[in-house]
Amino acid sequence: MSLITRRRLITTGLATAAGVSGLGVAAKLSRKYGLVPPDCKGVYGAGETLTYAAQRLLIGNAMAREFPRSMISEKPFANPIAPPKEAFKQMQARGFVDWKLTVDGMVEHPMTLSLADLKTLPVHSQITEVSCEEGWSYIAEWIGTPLSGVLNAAGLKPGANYIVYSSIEPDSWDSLDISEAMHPQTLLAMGMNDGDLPVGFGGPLRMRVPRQLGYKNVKFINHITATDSMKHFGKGLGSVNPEYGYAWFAGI
Ligand SMILES: Nc1nc2c(c(=O)[nH]1)N[C@H]1C(S)=C(S)[C@@H](COP(=O)(O)O)O[C@H]1N2
Ligand SMILES: [Mo]
Repeated sequence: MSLITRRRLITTGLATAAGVSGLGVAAKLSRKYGLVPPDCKGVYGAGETLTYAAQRLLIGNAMAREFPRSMISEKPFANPIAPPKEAFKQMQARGFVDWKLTVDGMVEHPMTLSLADLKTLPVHSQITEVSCEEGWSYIAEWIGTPLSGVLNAAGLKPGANYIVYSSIEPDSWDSLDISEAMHPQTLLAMGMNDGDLPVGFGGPLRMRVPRQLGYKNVKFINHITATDSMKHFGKGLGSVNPEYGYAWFAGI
């Protein structure tokens, strides 16, 4: 089903589920239940708001599809990345022992974690698909620790609505709502297909969000911030992708 058809269907579904007709009412409902995404520039006629609200209400806490080991792609395609800076190469040469993940913002206990610290946390592995908005995809096993565990340890303050994550690459950052951040399949990934996560695929640390498109899966992350509003970040749209016409909420 094409994206447009699916979008129409779920939009109509939302209005129907609400027992009303007319998209304006669905949009009002979205706003009432806090389902207005940061890339929405006004509620009326905002397709992104309706898509986000409809998907959130219909998908709820559903799981991304997991695959059998036999379906792991033989030649996963790594989207090219910017050449690593000297500082990164030096850390790589030292086996990333000095890689740090800072967790701050609206949390009770700001913290800085090494990969060794992260590896003491519960391990989760999943065989899921990465789908790029440009049309290709691959299936791999992802090994890491659920983001929810780190957020629980840091203690989200009341009013924290989004988790912003950024990487050593200046423009590579994105954000998730709390429901996606706390989802059991949302991982801080350190391994892939039984080995360490290769640099080409985002090693040593990558955000793995299997329920959303590839671009939400930022590579080389070193900073996580909890915030009440995306207005404080970049152009206030939740990431750089909406600046180029891609949705902030990239549910698959
Ligand atoms: N730091 C960083 N993360 C990134 C990107 C990037 O260019 N830099 N590209 C994104 C995009 S658009 C996609 S589709 C996926 C691709 O993941 P892959 O390289 O594992 O195939 O990574 C995402 N994460
Ligand atoms: Mo992508």
